[in-house]
Amino acid sequence: DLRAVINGREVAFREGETVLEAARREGVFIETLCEFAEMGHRPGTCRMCLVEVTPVEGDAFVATSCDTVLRAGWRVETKTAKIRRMQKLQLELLMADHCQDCARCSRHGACELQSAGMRLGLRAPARIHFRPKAAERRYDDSRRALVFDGSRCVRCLRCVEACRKVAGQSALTLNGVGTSAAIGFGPVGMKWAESSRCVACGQCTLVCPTGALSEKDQGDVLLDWIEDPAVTTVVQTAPAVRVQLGEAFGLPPGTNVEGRITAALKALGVDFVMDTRWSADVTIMEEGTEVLAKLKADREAGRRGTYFTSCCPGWVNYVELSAPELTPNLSSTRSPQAIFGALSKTYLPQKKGLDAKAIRTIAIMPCTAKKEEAARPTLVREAGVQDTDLVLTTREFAAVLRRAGIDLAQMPEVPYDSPFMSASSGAGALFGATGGVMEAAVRTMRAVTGVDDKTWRPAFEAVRGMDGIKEAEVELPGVGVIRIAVVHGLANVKTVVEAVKRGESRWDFVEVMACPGGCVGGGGAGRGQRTPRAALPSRLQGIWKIDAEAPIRASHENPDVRRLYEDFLGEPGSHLAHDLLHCEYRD
Ligand code: HC0
Ligand code: SF4
Repeated sequence: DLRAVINGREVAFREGETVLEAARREGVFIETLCEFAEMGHRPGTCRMCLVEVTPVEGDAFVATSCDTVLRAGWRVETKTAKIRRMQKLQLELLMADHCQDCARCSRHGACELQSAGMRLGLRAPARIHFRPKAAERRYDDSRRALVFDGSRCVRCLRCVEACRKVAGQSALTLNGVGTSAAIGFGPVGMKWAESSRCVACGQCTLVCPTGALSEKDQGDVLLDWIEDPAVTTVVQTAPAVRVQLGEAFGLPPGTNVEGRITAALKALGVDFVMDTRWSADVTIMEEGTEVLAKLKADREAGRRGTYFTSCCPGWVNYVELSAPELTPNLSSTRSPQAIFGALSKTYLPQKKGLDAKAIRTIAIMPCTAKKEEAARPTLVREAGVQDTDLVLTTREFAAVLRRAGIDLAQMPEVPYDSPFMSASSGAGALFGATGGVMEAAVRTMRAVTGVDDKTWRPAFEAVRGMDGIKEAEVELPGVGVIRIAVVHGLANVKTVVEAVKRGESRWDFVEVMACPGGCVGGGGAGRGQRTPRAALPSRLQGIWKIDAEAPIRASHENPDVRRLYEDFLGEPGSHLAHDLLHCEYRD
């Protein structure tokens, strides 16, 4: 039985536990900045987590608690005058070499550095004897979705760790040493947009403690269009946003704020508010038909092809950059965001007698990579005009609401506008959760091959949950038993990709979502909390609840989707459907 004393109180601890871990378990707060428990990241470089230790034998010493293993009999003090002075000095030195312009920072008010400064009582600037380098650190806005502001970087290396462990990409690197150390995107001087590894998933922005890594803030564009009487604004809201956005307004993770989002958008003055779940149902009609035809053809020819979902732009970027030989295996069906964009510029104006040129389509997404997807050349109908004109992340949208003085928590619940692009199924909601695109596709693929799954719960519970790779078998009459897999967190995809490249794949159909948990864990989610993963189970439960309570559970039963085919597209896979709802990838 191991025992030590922290701030005068005896505590039991486990072999190998750090001082910080034991202290946190006992409810003792220790200031930290670089450490990030969920990733096991404890470089001990920011020196905020200092404590004084008196060992059983030998002299007392000061240690960084995040990377010091606790020993039996130690007496640990976390709040002595000496410790507080050392922490304050350390923070003053960090601040002295940090951009001082907080008001213009994307993290103003939700910055971990700022919060530490407030807790430690920083007042006067430090008297420093070195030349600050903050202003010389690079500013890189070469990517469409993301910005790096080196003057705000504290070199905690959390982003480097997230890129390596969560995205599996190692696109972010630490270049240089000492006070010249800086985050880079490969070899020194390489621009972010030139990176051959970054997939724009934005997981780095979720862990950055300051405003060094952010999405490009485009909230004002939405407000400008709303104000312009010549513009018709059409907003789509993604499945995952409704279980994330409440967190920014004090509601528990997983609270479904779908109706309140619609009310807020209407209060802002948006003309049409519709649901990406609707176009997710359209995606299933196209992708289900496409994949079923490919599987049938393969079985008849006695070969195995492995087909991949393509609605996650992080994953599509990965294939194009790192596994181009798999490009033909990606479903050609566009993502729900892109399908909505195309139909909002064709079907909607035709049905409502609107001027297509006056329409601006805005997507509210949990995702930074969706900003880059919207600008793909294959999703731009005429030169310079994107099908989806603007993508705002969940946190940009939260900022827009604050700018307008709207408290989402206080909004009433309002239904979506229903110009035939809003009805949606539980399957469409599932898209926001890992395994959901697969579950939605299988529901419809089984139904069209003649299985009546009354409960919509075929025997593949296994594709729900948080394992990095999940597998199951599904019976499809006329095709046979198919093997499906679901991967989330790009770091987990390599096993599958390598097996397919070697011709040793055992899977027929694979869903890949770049972010942990799928879009509910997207890189555009709210931040400012130290535990982005902790919110995932509640957000997933929120999505599954929406499905369980939905009157329509499968995409092919959506009346607004049936109407789309009857009135406009004809059949899934028709010539027009191909033109508007499918695309090609770079190889
Ligand atoms: Fe997703 Fe989507 S489910 S990618 O995560 O497929 O961003 O939520 O909107 O497009 O529907 C994100 C979320 C979407 C799309 C949908 C898909
Ligand atoms: Fe974007 Fe979702 Fe893919 Fe993450 S999993 S990159 S949020 S589409």
